[in-house]
Amino acid sequence: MDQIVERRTRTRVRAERPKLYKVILLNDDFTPRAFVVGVLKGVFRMTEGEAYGVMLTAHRRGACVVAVYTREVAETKTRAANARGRAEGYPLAFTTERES
Ligand code: TYC
Repeated sequence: MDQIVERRTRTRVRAERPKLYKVILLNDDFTPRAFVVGVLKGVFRMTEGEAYGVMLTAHRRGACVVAVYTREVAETKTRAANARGRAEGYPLAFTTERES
């Protein structure tokens, strides 16, 4: 008796873990502290306390990681935050960096 053996290959679908990107706030000597706090609250949805802490760390140490996102989100928020500083004539600078 003939036997029909059917073999089905199961394909394991493995989602790639998305690469993550840090948004970093850089200190400068001109942007008012309160303005930096306002940008952190507005663009990065931080509370007053969180924003103040990040601002102060950047002020004291030169830079501070604001948050980690997927690439598109990190780049969009970085652009939005830099635009807010530029609109007021401040040198406020955020950068995006791939997380190691
Ligand atoms: N250093 C600025 C001042 O003394 C305040 C400031 C803090 C600016 C953090 C940028 O990322 C920054 N007015």
